[in-house]
Amino acid sequence: MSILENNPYRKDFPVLNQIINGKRLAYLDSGATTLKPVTVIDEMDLYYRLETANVHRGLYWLSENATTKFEATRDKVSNLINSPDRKQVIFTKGTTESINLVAQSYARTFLNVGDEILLSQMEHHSNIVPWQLVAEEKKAIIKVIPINPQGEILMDEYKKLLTPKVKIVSVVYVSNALGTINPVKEMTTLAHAAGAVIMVDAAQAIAHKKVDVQDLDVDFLAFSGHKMFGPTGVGILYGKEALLEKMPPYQGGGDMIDVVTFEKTTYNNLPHKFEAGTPSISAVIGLGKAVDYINHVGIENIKKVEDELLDYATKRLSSIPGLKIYGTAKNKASVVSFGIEGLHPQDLATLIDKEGVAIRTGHHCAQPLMKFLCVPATCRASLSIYNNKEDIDQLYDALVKVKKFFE
Ligand code: 7TS
Repeated sequence: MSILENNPYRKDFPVLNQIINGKRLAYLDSGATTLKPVTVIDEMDLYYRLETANVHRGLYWLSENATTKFEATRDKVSNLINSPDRKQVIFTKGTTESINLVAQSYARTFLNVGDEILLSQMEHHSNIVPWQLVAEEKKAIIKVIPINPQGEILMDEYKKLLTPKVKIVSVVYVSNALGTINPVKEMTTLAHAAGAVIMVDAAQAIAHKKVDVQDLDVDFLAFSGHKMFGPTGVGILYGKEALLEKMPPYQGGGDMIDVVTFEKTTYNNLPHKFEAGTPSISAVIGLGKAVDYINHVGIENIKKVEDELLDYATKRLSSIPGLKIYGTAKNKASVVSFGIEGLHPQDLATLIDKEGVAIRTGHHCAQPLMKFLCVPATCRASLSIYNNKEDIDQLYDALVKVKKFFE
């Protein structure tokens, strides 16, 4: 029997054990944030209830315990992404902060007038605006890698854009608005051959497929805890050691220093050089349990379930007359963006909420992509390990009902 008929993972997520507005909940917005398993919630509760202490300072049991758990998460994340060394795993607030860190520390230091940064047409705003901020200051130029109507990067155009002027390429691994899985390994090889460094936004990839930084050979990689069954307030920046070593600190404060005098301050070693101030300790500790959860289910298993669900959802929704799916790449993750002829996405989402269906509607923080698609917004169902066919059927029934209502 398929796992989707009797999904054993649903019971791990307390949010699903409730009735909202008298309806069973079909949570189809994991692209915005995933639900959290009880092991993550319990671990964070334990930290606040019985194990509260700051990290990296106290010599008493509570502080040592918090530090041990905090640093254990670094090891777990390091193993998850196959980082060559744990010190290359830096805790940030999330994907957004990780990208800003690279833009403000690496790009601000090493970019010169006229240098180019390549971004793709399908980037999230958090992989556009940080580069614009630094490009404006350094008089660098941002160029856009075009995509085809299916939502795939045009590799020939990418190759043409990769001139010696390009110093940084920054691309999304899995598009949040289309589901496209970009060929980042191939893009990395090409970027390196052209003498550029490459940053990958793995926010939507990390909980859905194997991400191996050594195999991909990327220079920087960013992702958020809350999109991988963990809490909000923590994210990761992975970087190659040689690059991280030559980058100046992003923020100053406690923990990131070695010796401070008013005349001159020296900085702590990696990764602490980039971790100023008290971090989000409970979130980091919770993230450790989220990584355990991914390992417990198995990333290949997650991918298998999601692929099956994506296939089912695509077939089911395509059968609705007037429904158009945006993003039909050959290599696609579990996101279905769509619109229905004659219906405003906002009205659609509001009405199907009454049927217990939670989806995201809007520009998905990808306005340049919406412009390319010639739509102001789309509806988006995004799937995870705890979804089942019933969720898709509930979405289908709700859409058909709303459509009839407007006919
Ligand atoms: N990059 C991608 C591809 C994303 O999908 C998101 C968030 C971010 C970066 C930013 O992550 P943050 O954790 O720093 O905010 N995407 C979405 C979304 O699709 N719906 O809500 C948030």
